[in-house]
Amino acid sequence: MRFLTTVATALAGSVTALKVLEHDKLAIIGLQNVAKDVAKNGYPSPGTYEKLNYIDAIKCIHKKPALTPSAIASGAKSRYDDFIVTHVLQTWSVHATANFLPWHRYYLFAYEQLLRTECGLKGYLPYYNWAWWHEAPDKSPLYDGSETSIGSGGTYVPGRNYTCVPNEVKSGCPIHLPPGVGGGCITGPLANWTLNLGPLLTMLPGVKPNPQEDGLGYNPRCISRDLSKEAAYETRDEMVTSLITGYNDMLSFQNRMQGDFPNKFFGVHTAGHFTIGGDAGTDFFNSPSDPGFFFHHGMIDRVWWIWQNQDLEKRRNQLGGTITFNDNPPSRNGTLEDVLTLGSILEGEFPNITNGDAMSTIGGPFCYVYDDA
Ligand SMILES: *[C@@H]1O[C@H](CO)[C@@H](O)[C@H](O)[C@H]1NC(C)=O
Ligand SMILES: *[C@@H]1O[C@H](CO)[C@@H](O)[C@H](O)[C@H]1NC(C)=O
Ligand SMILES: *[C@@H]1O[C@H](CO)[C@@H](O)[C@H](O)[C@H]1NC(C)=O
Ligand SMILES: *[C@@H]1O[C@H](CO)[C@@H](O)[C@H](O)[C@H]1NC(C)=O
Ligand SMILES: [Cu+2]
Repeated sequence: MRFLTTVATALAGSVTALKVLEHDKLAIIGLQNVAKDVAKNGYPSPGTYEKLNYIDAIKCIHKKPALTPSAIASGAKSRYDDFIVTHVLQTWSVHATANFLPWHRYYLFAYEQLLRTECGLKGYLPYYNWAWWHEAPDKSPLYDGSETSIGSGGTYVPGRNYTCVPNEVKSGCPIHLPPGVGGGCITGPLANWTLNLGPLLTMLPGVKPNPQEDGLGYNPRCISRDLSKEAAYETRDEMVTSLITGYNDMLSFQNRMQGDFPNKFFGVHTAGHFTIGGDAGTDFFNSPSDPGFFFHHGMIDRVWWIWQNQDLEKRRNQLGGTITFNDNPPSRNGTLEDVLTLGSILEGEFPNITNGDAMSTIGGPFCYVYDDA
């Protein structure tokens, strides 16, 4: 995400309606020159610094002590875990509900802000464009294991069984996903990153169960992943494009995005999770425990944003769905007035907002657009 400057660029076209001073005209010409120069020569800094700074910032937030009291989550050891705890505690009320996309938008925003204010992040929260890398997610710059990646796709563990999508516990394993390229602990910059919480939903082979039933006890272990081409195939360009163009109301858009498991359809949200594998893929309570989560959900937020922007008048303020997970038990439709909370620990810095506040990325607490550069 690139903020402000891009918004200004995007809005420059409409400035003509206002009084334009002579030097403003020079500024507009200057901006066009910058755009041409970027098109020809790229950005002056190749991005390595930005990537290393991002990795430093997430390592920093993972070292800072948690503010979550142990009475709430005895396994929460880091400031990063504060984010996982709020996701775990709210899982049933922020997925397959009307507030799914607005809540996750606010969640990503808060994460980025905290990385900036507490851990020196200088750039922005990047997104992982699944469609670009669907043929070989393990070759993507995000997961190639290099020093500017967030680690590899996991050390290969042979002889594994398929994984159940979306899970085997509640849904009876409608989709069988073959083993991916990893299965074990990741290598690279986050090789020593400790997951403290979970798992909750799934039992990955070799993973110790959490000592507490709510998954919030202390259970230190590595990040494991299992990058999957088969899952990534479900996020190829065609899937993203048909989602944006083929589903005109929010409910059908969101349902399609989240998958249709009885019909063996992943949806890009589920497919993106299972592309990563490990906790990020298979445990939808504890999925933010892998920093890859935030790159995947950045893309989810981007796809919603692209969808909204195709017809702002009709789409920007649409919500779809109710206030219970898959409307079970049946409940009322969500509304723009419904409150989004990041929970008691984060609420001091990120006060409750409403769905309505989160419908535009240049309104409410936000000021960003997605830049493809
Ligand atoms: C894979 O899992 C199924 C049950 O889900 C089981 O019947 C089968 O034996 C397993 N195969 C291996 C190789 O473990
Ligand atoms: C992980 O820890 C080991 C042992 O302390 C150390 O040798 C290694 O450099 C660390 N790796 C990273 C990526 O921090
Ligand atoms: C709830 O929303 C759906 C569309 O998302 C709509 O068809 C239905 O009429 C709404 N129900 C009520 C009670 O407003
Ligand atoms: C924020 O929202 C949550 C959930 O609705 C609520 O429990 C909490 O009291 C709210 N906080 C404030 C300051 O209103
Ligand atoms: Cu989530």
